[in-house]
Amino acid sequence: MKRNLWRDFINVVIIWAILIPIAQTFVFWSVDHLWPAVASLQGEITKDAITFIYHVTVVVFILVTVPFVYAAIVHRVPLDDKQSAQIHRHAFGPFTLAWLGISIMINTVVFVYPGMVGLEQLWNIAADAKDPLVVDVTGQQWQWSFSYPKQGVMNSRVLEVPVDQPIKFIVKTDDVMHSFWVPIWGIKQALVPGETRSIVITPTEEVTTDQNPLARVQCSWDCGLGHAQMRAVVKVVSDKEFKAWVANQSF
Ligand SMILES: [Cu+2]
Repeated sequence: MKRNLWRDFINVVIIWAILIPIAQTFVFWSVDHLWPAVASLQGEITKDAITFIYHVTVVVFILVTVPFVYAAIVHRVPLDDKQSAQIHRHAFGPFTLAWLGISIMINTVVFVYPGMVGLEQLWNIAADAKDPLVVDVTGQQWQWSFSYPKQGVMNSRVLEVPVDQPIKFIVKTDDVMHSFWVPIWGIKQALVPGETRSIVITPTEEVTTDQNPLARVQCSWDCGLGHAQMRAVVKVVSDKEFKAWVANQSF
């Protein structure tokens, strides 16, 4: 029995060793070809985090499914087996230990990177943003409005911002929970009733909703009937264009 389990263990390891590199090749390819565009500093950090977790998840998927499929095929009970079902309780030390060890290792790694490292990077960008452009974002069922207190622009329906500058979005809701999300920026912030929260985002690309639908404000917290329609047009423009827009709004 013991010898059989060792053979199974080695077979499973061989199948892992074949499948994991093949799957990782696909992961690399899909990240290059299928990943949505990212156009903010913070989005680069979240993209790196998701990409890393994607790689890890695919490995875990293979680690878990291969033993199951292998056992189901190799240790199938013959159809003419008249024996009553038996439960085999063979503790198999090396396999259990490897399993436990790998699980602890993966969890520890993901906790540190991208978990803590990614958060630290996001916090550092926010802390380094001296005197950012402030935009007050208000969500209500089911629309957005944007005010620029320093520029004197109130209740704009369009979110127009300059490129390559940190922008501090101070978000609040007039009713239920919403979530401020511009997909192409790769990060979002929940709007919680009774709370004022903020998020610093630095757009890195001039883009408008017309050019790329991912560059729009989209509520991402199910907030009722009009949730899916709770959008706003985004325009990331040059500093010069932004100033011209502000001047236009004030009069
Ligand atoms: Cu919503």
